[in-house]
Amino acid sequence: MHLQNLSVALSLLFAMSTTTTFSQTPEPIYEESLVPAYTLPDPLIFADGTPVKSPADWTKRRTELLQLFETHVYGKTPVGKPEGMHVESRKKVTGFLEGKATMEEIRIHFSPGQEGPFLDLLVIKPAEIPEGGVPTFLALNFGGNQSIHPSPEISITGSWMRESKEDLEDGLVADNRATEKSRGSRVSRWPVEKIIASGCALATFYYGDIDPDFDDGFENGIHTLFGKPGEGQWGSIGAWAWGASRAMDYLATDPAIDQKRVALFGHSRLGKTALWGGAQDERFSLVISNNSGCGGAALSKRCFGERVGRINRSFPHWFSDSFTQYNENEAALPVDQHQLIALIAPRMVYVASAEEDRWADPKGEFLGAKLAEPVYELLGQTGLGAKEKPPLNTPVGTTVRYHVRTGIHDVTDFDWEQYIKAIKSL
Ligand code: GTR
Repeated sequence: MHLQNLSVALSLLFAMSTTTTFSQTPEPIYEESLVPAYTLPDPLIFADGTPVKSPADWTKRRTELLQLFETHVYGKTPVGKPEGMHVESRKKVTGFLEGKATMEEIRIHFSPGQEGPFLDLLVIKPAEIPEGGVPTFLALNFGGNQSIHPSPEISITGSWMRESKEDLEDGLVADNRATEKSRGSRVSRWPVEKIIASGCALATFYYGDIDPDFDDGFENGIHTLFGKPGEGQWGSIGAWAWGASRAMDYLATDPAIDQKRVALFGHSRLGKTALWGGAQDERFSLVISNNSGCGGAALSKRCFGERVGRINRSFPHWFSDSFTQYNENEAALPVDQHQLIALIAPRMVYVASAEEDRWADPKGEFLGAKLAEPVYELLGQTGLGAKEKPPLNTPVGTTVRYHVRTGIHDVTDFDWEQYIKAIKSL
């Protein structure tokens, strides 16, 4: 081919390949009638076709499913605590919340000394701790620990922070760092007084301590210690979930925490994180997925709202690279998200949706919870007790729980009231 023609052909090819990338992301489906026919893999059938007949079989199937989720969705997570991990108590305030609580700031260093990566855990406990300790929510937060409550006692995170247009305009973040103004900026999502009044504790950390949430090629956060993830290794969701387990390592040493009643909570991308973290770490007795959507509680194969291709293109760092094989190809996925929820069995799981959060597919989230039931039943637990998605604001279920509330993608007092009831029922 003539050189000039060749370069024209090449630039055409380039233009085509970039347009295909964008055109490959189809318009989201928001109509039930447009949901494609799909077949879901059965949590109670081994990959080789053998049925799972007993709790002992399930233990093996559980290992198999965990590996399938590692391989095809989230990537493999390094096991356990890194060497040299240690804890530094940085602050303790008694008489917090007008004397109703105590507050502690714990820095979990992931390597010897003070220089390496760390996670700052804020622990707020009721002032009176009964024998056996208190039920505790371990929750990942988006805005830094200081965003959950206006108290000037809470240290402002120094970790890298996303700059959304709104947060910049509101002065909550500047130069990718949280500002003084960000204190209490997310109070509507964190009814701290209500949690404490219910006799529960709240432990929370900023997810960006573990891995800053942008596609930087895994150069910072915990990756400075473990190195760039190789083929098939964890993405950011896997790293955030690992961080929750390290926070749990600390909570396990605190006698004020009732070890049989620790819930892992997350909203949205952090709801996906809670499910994956709770699936792997059996110390969490309750796992709460608030509006987690695609890659969380919602069935991928329904292709409703946000889809695999879209999430992988918007957030290339969240999942394992192998998940991109299923862009516009969900039918080929060997797993689906009801099986992730089943990995939490026989422990309690709470899946919550919001009516207007169609991007996260409330019906798909309900089905994710519903279709995990057979595993719960095999292990002697009761499920949702509902065949269909329940009416608005009507929580259902015992060991598997679900509600869809009115309103948008968010965390509200109504959501927390249900989570408090759930943890207290343990
Ligand atoms: C959206 C993303 C969702 C959800 C959400 C969030 O942009 O598409 O999957 O994770 O962010 O975490 O706020």
